[in-house]
Amino acid sequence: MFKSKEQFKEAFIDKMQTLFGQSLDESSTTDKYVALSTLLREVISKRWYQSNKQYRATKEKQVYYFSMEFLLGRLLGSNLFNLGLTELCSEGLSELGIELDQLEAVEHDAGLGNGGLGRLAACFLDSMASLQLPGHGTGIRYRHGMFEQKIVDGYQIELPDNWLRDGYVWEMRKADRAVTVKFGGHVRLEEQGGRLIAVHENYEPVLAVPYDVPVVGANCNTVNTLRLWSAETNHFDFSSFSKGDFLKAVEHKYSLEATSQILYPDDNYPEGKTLRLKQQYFFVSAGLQSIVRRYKRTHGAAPAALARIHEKVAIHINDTHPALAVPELMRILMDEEGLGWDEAWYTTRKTISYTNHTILPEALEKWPIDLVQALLPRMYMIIHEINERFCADLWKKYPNQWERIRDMAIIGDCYVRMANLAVVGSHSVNGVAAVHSEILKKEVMANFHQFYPHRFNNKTNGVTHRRWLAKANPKLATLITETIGSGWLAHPNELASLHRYAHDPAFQAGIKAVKQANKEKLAHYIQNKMNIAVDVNSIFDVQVKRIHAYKRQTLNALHILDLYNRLKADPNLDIEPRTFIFGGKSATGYYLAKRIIKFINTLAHVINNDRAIGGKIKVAFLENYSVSLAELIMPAADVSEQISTASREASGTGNMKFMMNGAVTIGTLDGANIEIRDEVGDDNIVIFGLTADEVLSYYKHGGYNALDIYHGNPRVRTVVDQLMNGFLPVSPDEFHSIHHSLMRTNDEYFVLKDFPDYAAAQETVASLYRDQSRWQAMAINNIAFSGRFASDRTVSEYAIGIWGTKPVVIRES
Ligand code: 26V
Repeated sequence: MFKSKEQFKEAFIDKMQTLFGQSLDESSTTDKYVALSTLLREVISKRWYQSNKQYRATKEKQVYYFSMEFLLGRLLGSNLFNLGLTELCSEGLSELGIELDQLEAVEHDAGLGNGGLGRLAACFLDSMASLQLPGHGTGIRYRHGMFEQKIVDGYQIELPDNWLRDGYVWEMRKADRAVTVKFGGHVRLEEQGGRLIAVHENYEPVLAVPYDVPVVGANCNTVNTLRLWSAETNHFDFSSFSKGDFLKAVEHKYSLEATSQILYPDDNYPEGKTLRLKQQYFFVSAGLQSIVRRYKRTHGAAPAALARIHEKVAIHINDTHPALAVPELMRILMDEEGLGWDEAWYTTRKTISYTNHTILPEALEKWPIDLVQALLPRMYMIIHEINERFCADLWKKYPNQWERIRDMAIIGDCYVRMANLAVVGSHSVNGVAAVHSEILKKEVMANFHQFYPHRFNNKTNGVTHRRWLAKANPKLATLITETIGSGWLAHPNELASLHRYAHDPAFQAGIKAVKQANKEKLAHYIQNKMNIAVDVNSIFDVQVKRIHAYKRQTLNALHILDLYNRLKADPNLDIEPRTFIFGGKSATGYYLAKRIIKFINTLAHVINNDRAIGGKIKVAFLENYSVSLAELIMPAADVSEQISTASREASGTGNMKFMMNGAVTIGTLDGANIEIRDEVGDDNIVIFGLTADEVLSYYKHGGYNALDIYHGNPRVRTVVDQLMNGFLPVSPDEFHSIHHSLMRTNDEYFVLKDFPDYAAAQETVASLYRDQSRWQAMAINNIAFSGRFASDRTVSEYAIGIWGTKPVVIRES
């Protein structure tokens, strides 16, 4: 570690010479970024080595978080922060005439995720390391992460994300730890010495090569590992090659390596694509093989040792995407390590735990039997056997209850149902916010809850306050520390003492000044990027998240249109000026979501260019919403839009990031919004709309008619008509699908039903904002009561309640 600025500067200059053979003046910004990151990596590597060594020596239980997605964003800034080096390095660099911010901006976001689920995994890694828990990530090293979004003429265009183009300084390839994953072929059961042995023949081997990324804990010596698997092959089709069929030889190589080429960009809508199933088995199998290998080295390789693997290993599956961990661990324990079914089943279940992240019916994963059988024959055999035994147990408890057993079976209607497999094959099932966990127990998984009442629990999500407050909003962090000391950094609950300053005029002025500076920074970005001038004294009203019907960007947009109509009717209407900011990607094949993007951009075009309204409202859709862009947006928001149809958003985590940065939520009683309200109290949040019970009751019993609202409410009627009547400068059927979803398919997400209440809630927001002292008090209380939503709290609940792991303090050497 660097003892002083001087020592750091010397090391930095030296690194520039040894890496690139050049002096500072000759180097580009990218060279400087690489030199600084490489320098840090060396500091980190020492701790990494010590962490691994001491984990082996103490033999403490290890957690492995299996996730198809880790949305890491950039690492330079967060690594510096967690090492406690931000100040020293930024000052040292500035003495050399270098801006740390500019170096950070060189790093390409690691966008290995779609949204909430992937970012949650990244926050958990940060918290596990910072709590000194031996907890690691297992995932896929996608060659192309989440696509880059461009907006052209109001439409989303997708460009490939070539994040590895300039190399990735934070990863370390471990070729010697590669394992083989087998696809296709046939499995024969053969008797050998009184035991049935599975023999897998004619399979296609894919080599899985791990790339390890260090996960640096804050203010401790812990460095954990995120192990990302890449599909490679050393199998080259020489027979084709030697016959002169070069193309065929290369095609074969690429088809094997295709497995880790792309991240599927469709969240909440799984398509039954063979390649995706291949990805799932690929990383699950590789990850488990490597865990078992390591376990055997530390705890012994005899079957009796493996029968107790659950005592030293916890495997958590992030949604059902890694649910093949259940049959794959069974396979390894039985076929490779010689355990019998019952022993293997007992320890498998005790090892694995599962989090559900969505109740949208269309998002529940299921795979056609034919596909599983052909691609993963041994997996299918084991799943089939698990299902047989499970159904027999059900029959014992519920004789003749065919309906119930049909609902709970793992295999049914020609599909393997991954959620059922995950519930049956694990010892813990949790939802991600209180209301979501209750809906799982009472509705979606009611039969499972009756059968396994103790298996279900709740773990409300959280976000790392280090990245989302301390690092993203350094001005706010400084103000907080000046006011209540720095204890909140290690113990975010201490933020609560800010509550005492909620009505302190000097502190309010400080909070306001910080927000203003952050808004100016964002306004500058919007001006430069999009050539839209926004008023920094207007309310920054922000909705950033994936575009999805249930998240109801449409509700927000229709309200903006309504506000515009009112302003047009009365240009002197005394409204509080607002800037409506949107951001988010649509799944590539999601037609409706793409029209919603175009709708927002059309509104922006019309409203921003209409001089008659005197610039009172502006609309900006920021392209390519990503972790880095979120770090610019969250600190600048006044209002946080969390307006999903109640019961549909499992938790939300953006809501927590906004709150930590002092934005006031306008939201429905959905997901973690409910717990945010419980923390801040009704005076510090603006709630509207149907409750989850009301929505679920409509879904079950009917009784909602969107046309009634349309006919009964002139404001609603006007904005709905304006989608199609030529009011907007687009072809008449451009927004037909939005119109259709509201009027022809009875408004599945209750946009029109909630519209009047939402419009009223927006008026409340405006009048609260007018009373600046009241508003600043609300902002302060939101920051003060955000401690509960730090992922440190969430992760320690998982560690105690599910994983049974405890901290290991890593000594320096
Ligand atoms: C499904 C699929 C299907 C195939 C293509 C790729 C893909 C990726 C993700 C998913 C499941 C998405 C589930 C999800 O992201 N849920 C979100 O999880 C957040 C963290 O718990 C939570 O805050 C959000 O409310 C929830 O929507």
